[in-house]
Amino acid sequence: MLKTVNLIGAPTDVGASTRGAGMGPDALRVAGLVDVLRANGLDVVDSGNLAGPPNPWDTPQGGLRHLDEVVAWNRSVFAAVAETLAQQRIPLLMGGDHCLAIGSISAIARHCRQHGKLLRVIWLDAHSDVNTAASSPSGNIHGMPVASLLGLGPPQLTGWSGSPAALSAADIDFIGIRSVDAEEKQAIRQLGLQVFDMRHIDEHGMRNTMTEALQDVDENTHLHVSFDLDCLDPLDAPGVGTGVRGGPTYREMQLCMEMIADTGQLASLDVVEINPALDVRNRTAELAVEFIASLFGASTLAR
Ligand code: 6HN
Ligand code: MN
Ligand code: MN
Ligand code: MN
Repeated sequence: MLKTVNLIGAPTDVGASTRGAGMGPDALRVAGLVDVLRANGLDVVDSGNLAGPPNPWDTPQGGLRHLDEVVAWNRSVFAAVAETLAQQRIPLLMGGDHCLAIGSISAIARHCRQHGKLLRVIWLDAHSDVNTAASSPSGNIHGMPVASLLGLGPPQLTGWSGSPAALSAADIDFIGIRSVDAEEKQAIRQLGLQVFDMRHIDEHGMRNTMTEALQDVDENTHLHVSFDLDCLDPLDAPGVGTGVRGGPTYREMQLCMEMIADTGQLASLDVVEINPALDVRNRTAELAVEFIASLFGASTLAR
C-alpha cells in the first residue's frame, strides 16, 4: 500500500525564549521536503500551516511562559494529528518549537490506545525536556513536553490522550542528550527514563545504542520520532535556538535514522526547533530534509 505522509505546519515559537522557530515549516518546504519524500516513494499531502495566537513575548507566570498560547497551539496540533491518523496517513509535524510534541504525541497515544498498538517514542535531542514549572530554570514550555506527556505537566497540558499520562517512562528512549538541568537529572533517575546520552554514544557507538533503543520494536509497534534539530552538533546545524556543542556526527545521525527506517514501523514524526533566523543559508532545514529522507528509507543502496 502506498503510504501517504501529511505535512502539518505549526509556525510558532511560543514555547521558546529565542524567536524564529515559527519560520521552521517554510524553511523545510524551501529545502525541498515534499520532493524528497516523493522521491522516496511516498505520497505527500501538504496541509499547509495551522493558525494560532501570536507570541505575546511575556515573562513566565507561575513558572510557565505563554501557557495559554501553548495550549491553543497544541490543541490545533492535536486535532490535525488525530485527523491525519484517522485517515491512515503518517503525520509529519513541522514545528515550531518542541512544546508542540505535547499535542502531537497525545494524539498519537490516544490513537494507539484505540487501536491496540504499542507506542514507542524515540526522542532525538540535546536536551531531555523533562522540566516542570517547578524545576524549569527558564519557564519555557519547550523544555517541558516530556514531563507533560508523562502526566507531570500543568493540568491544561495533560490528560489529552484519554489517560492521565500519554506515555509511561518505558515508552520513550532519548538519544543524543548532553544538556540536562540539575533537577531534570533527579527526575530521570526517579522516573527510570532510558537516556542514551552522548557519553553512551561515545563509548558504545551509535550502532549498539540504536540496537538497544529499538530492541523491543515489533510489528505491533507504532514508532514515533520526535526530532529536535539541536540534537545535531551546532557546527552542522547552526539554525537552532538552544544549540549545545558535542552532538553526534553526520554519519552517526544517518545511521540512527537508517536503523529506525529498518524497523519498518515509523508511523509519525515531529521535526522541531529549526530556527531560520539563526541559520546559515537554510543549512539546518536542508540537513533535516536529508535525515528525514533516511528515516523514510533512503539509503545509499536502494533496498
Ligand atoms: N528544547 N533545559 C532548558 C530549559 O529551559 O528547560 C532548555 C530546553 C530546550 C528545549 O530545545 O526543545
Ligand atoms: Mn527538545
Ligand atoms: Mn533541544
Ligand atoms: Mn527503552
